[in-house]
Amino acid sequence: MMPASFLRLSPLLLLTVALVALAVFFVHDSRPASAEHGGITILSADLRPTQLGSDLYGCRDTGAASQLCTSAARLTDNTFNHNGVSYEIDQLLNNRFTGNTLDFSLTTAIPASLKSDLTLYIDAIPFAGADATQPNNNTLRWANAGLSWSAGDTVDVWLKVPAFTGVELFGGDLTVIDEHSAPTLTVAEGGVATFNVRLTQAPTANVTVSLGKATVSCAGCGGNWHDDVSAGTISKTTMTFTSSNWNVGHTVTVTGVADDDSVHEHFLVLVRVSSIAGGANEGDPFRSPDASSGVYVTVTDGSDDGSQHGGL
Ligand SMILES: [Ca+2]
Repeated sequence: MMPASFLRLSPLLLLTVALVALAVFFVHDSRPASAEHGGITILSADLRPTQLGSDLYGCRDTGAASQLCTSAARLTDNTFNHNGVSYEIDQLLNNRFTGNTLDFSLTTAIPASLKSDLTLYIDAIPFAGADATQPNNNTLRWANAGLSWSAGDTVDVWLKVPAFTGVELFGGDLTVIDEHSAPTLTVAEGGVATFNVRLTQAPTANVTVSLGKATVSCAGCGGNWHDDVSAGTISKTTMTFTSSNWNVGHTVTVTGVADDDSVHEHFLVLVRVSSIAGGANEGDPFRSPDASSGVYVTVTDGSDDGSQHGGL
């Protein structure tokens, strides 16, 4: 049996527990409203925060000696690659006495595409770049970060970006395309779906990419399918990549054409490097016109499938 003194205290205990729970809730709720998403991890590292001065906790990986963490307190890895470009993290700084801000700084400017793409995770708490302010070109800042670092803690740090969905053209070797290896895209008759195209390496001169439709056999597709290049249209037949936009996806819209039969159609969109501007260096990865890929498009028939979704 519980002692009487405990029973007399229990309402007070319950109230205390409730207040603590409420406080924990509000601490948690003060974090940025960042949506966790899938994607690929471009950095995974550990950090042991150190104290800077009297009121800052954080870590500087490089910089003046007076601002450095000890070597044991630096990020275990501070370089990452995004869209073919290498970046170096300068510091992660948690200012606990000015709104508990979190600063993420690189040694170079943070382009808008990186800001919008990346999500920083600190111990699995997501901080989306889209939610951050940018007090200077090199820094993203989140207010009310809700972190409680102490000097010497071990903190998990990840960076994630959305996976690229679409066609990536590699320089050099010819990529053999068939219905089993090409990325797939599904579009309803009368509907639209999109895919992206980009290069995997920077060219030394402008690269022209051509797109066209082709039939493809589909031995495993059964009898209720037609090869038909007229079953859909594509919004672009050519696109140009330069040394500055080679890593940015160019969007192609595929529109399914309605017909009066009741079967699905399919075709292949071939994507190939058709030319490179004169003067390209001998070693340019896209000097060969054979760099090619494709997207396998299925147009689902409106008579038995009203859905519309993209496989990419
Ligand atoms: Ca049809």
